[in-house]
Amino acid sequence: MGITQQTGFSFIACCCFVHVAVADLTPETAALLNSLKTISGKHILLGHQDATAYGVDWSAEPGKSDVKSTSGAYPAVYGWDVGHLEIDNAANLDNVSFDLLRIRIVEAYKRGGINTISWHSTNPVNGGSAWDTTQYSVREILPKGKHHDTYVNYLQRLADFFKSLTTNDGTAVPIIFRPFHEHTGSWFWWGAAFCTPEDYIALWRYTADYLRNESGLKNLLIAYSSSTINTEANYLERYPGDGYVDIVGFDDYCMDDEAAYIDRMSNSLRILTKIAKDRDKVPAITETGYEQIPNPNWFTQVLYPAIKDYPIAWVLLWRNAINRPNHYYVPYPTHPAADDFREFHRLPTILFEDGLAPLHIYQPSKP
Ligand code: BMA
Repeated sequence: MGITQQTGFSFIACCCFVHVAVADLTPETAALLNSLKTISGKHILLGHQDATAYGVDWSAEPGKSDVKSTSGAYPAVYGWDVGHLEIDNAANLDNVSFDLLRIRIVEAYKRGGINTISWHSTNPVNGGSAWDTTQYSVREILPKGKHHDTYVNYLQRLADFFKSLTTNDGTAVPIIFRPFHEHTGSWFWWGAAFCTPEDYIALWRYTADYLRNESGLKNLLIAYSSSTINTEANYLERYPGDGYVDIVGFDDYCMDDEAAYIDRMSNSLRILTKIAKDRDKVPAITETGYEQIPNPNWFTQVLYPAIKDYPIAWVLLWRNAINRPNHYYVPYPTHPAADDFREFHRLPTILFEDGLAPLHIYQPSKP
């Protein structure tokens, strides 16, 4: 299976034909996908990784978020990571307990926000980290591979966690799952140098089929996201097929050379938005940012001009680490870039949660 939503019709318009794709998703999840398609081209949603779990100098404080402390509003999109869920049910690789993660995910949903989850998975072959590239692991965890059972166990743990993401009334929270990201680079065990395109695609399909069919999860959309895009052919070389992907994206960070970042963004976005249009997928910048934001006008003068002409649904800034003082991507209130971030929030194209919530994106016929 894996056929998802090949239609641009609204849920209401197509439910009379009982489109197989929409029937496989909960109404809220189908509505989210439809809403993202409607939003792209009109607005760009602002996302932040681990937004309400911790930030610069604080952790697990109810209601707190660096995005909100600085701008007055929560982000529209929340990025989370379930790395270590596969080996330890207590806390993720950045020390966020899975109980807190669950609470923050449900809270975000109830406020009208969107949750996307990446997976810096342990290497199933040797128990090393996501960055352990010492083995040619992907082939070993596919069906018939020596370590397949370990991988199935990983997926079962993920499925159990995803199933636990429900509101009090039992509604499954829609999740955008983004596994095996930045796979066109070679720094994770699933990276380009460590598996063939065929094996990567087989792993992707096995994973999606397991979660959606075997485990019966109907609240998952799936995001495919590479690192910087060079060419359309390179981006699509490991693409698992339209039935296995809902969102297409890429990750790219600004380093010292802002002009080079703008050039890379424009090339990546041109290719990405063409692919999304051709295949009726939602395009998004799944990770970006400028560590420590050394340019106090970066948001309105570098990021905004780089993205504003492209119909992407969201742009997600990476995390404000608590135990790594130099590792943050959103300005805290006294940071030199705070004013500029507030100005970025006021741009009509950019939506934080205060702009998103009124769109009621989880209601079938909205926005
Ligand atoms: C990386 C860094 C790491 C972190 C990982 C997963 O980009 O932020 O510190 O452990 O993402 O969140």
